Amino acid sequence: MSLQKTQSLNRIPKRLVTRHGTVVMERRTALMGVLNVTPDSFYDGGRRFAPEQAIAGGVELAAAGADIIDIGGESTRPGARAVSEEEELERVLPVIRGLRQAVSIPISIDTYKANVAREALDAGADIVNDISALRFDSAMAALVAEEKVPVVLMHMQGTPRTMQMDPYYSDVLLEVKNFLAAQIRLARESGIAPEKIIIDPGIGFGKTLQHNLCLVNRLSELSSLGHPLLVGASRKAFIGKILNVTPDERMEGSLAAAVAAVLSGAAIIRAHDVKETRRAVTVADAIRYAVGDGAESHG
Ligand code: 9MG
Repeated sequence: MSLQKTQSLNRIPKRLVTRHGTVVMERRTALMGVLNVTPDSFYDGGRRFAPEQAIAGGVELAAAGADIIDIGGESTRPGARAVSEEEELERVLPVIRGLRQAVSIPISIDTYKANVAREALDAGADIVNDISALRFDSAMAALVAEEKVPVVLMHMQGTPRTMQMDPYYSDVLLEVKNFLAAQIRLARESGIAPEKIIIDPGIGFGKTLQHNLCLVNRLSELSSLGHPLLVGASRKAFIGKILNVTPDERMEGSLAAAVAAVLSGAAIIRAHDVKETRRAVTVADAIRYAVGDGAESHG
């Protein structure tokens, strides 16, 4: 590895401090478990729509080894219907309040709406997962800065309604990298501390199969931006395209993608199947952080 590459990797924060504990990314990959409180998400839509079911689902994710629980009240699958702020709040707030009593790990709120993020943080959430990277609501950057909470800045071409219509890039890696660099700059200028910023190439958000494969394959080239990388490939359509299977049949493909992302430099993996992903990623981490020539290994 070049000296320059080693220096940029060393610059990446290895701990994410939140109001409810620190997520450790030192020689291990952190896991963000997915908890959709929606009737229409592409994989788990409707499964945990009632608050009691959703809270029980969150407790299961924590017990299975999640470091963070990501709660979303609006589906972001291609072509999904946008929901009002009121509807989104009605879905997520009882779940955040209930889970906050039941688990001690950080909770992230998956929203691009500043008012939803504000109320979610007041209810006990710790991190804002903004798939628009601060673009869809001009009040989001100031809110995150004021609340001093971590934020995920994700790349997306277009909007969830339009993103899969005809995604085009002349150089997907370069364009995603330039976009993330610009949104990091905006975040910093808005007063968000550098150690609170996580970046994400947005697998499946305005990308073809080839774009997604290229981004996972060349993920390490985003490390020079100096922030932990989050990757969410779990059960997504590109896996279905490779294997010709429905979302229900995409577990093994998701584990393969998670391992590839870890070996390409991901710090956090967003996943539906936390127990299985934890096992796969623990083995990938052992390989990623193996040192020496193996002469002293235990076999
Ligand atoms: C909400 N959501 C769905 N997919 C995602 C991904 O890949 N990354 C992030 N940050 N959020 C996602």
